[in-house]
Amino acid sequence: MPDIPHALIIIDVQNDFCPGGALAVPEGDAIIDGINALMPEVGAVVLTQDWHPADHSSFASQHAGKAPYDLVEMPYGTQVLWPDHCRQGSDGALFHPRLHIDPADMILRKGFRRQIDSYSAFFENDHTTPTGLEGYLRARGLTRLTLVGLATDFCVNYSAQDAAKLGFEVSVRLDLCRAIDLDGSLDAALTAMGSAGVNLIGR
Ligand code: VGL
Ligand code: ZN
Repeated sequence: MPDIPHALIIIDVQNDFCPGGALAVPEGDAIIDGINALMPEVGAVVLTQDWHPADHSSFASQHAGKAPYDLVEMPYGTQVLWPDHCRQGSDGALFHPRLHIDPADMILRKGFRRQIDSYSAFFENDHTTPTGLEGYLRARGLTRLTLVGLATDFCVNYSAQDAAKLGFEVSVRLDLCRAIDLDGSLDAALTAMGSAGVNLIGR
């Protein structure tokens, strides 16, 4: 890897978000070869891993009378309820077998607290509890970030907006992301990322 202040942040390329998984993103596995090819061009590779306890509060199964994709109000705001996914230690939580994981300098797990979800790689869904990634990147002098992965409209979107607000120079390679797209969530995410100053590449 070249010694440049540029990190590739690869969001949640895990079995459960790929075809056949519990929360499959359409074509979620179509981005993997392109992501692998980008790794040697950056100064650092970071992987994030959605990593939930079996009774996580973002799971519809934990809310009587609720179904996946219903909305509930949590103390930190509105939360989409999901099918059970990325349970700690499950095969679904593993990185997709075609993703190169050896080049990763850092693997960041998120969503491990039962009572709060964490879409962003930087803050949990209360927008204040840090994951520690900001400190890691700053300590290494990594100021330029390229984000790729799953899903464009949830974890990539929240991560990119937070990174831009924190003052990083952020690009999202849309060709190396795929979306869930619930009720216009992709369009809303693209607008919000653009307003936050994220450079959207391959739109
Ligand atoms: C994600 C929904 C629930 C994501 C994670 O990686 O975008 N989406 N957990
Ligand atoms: Zn999740």
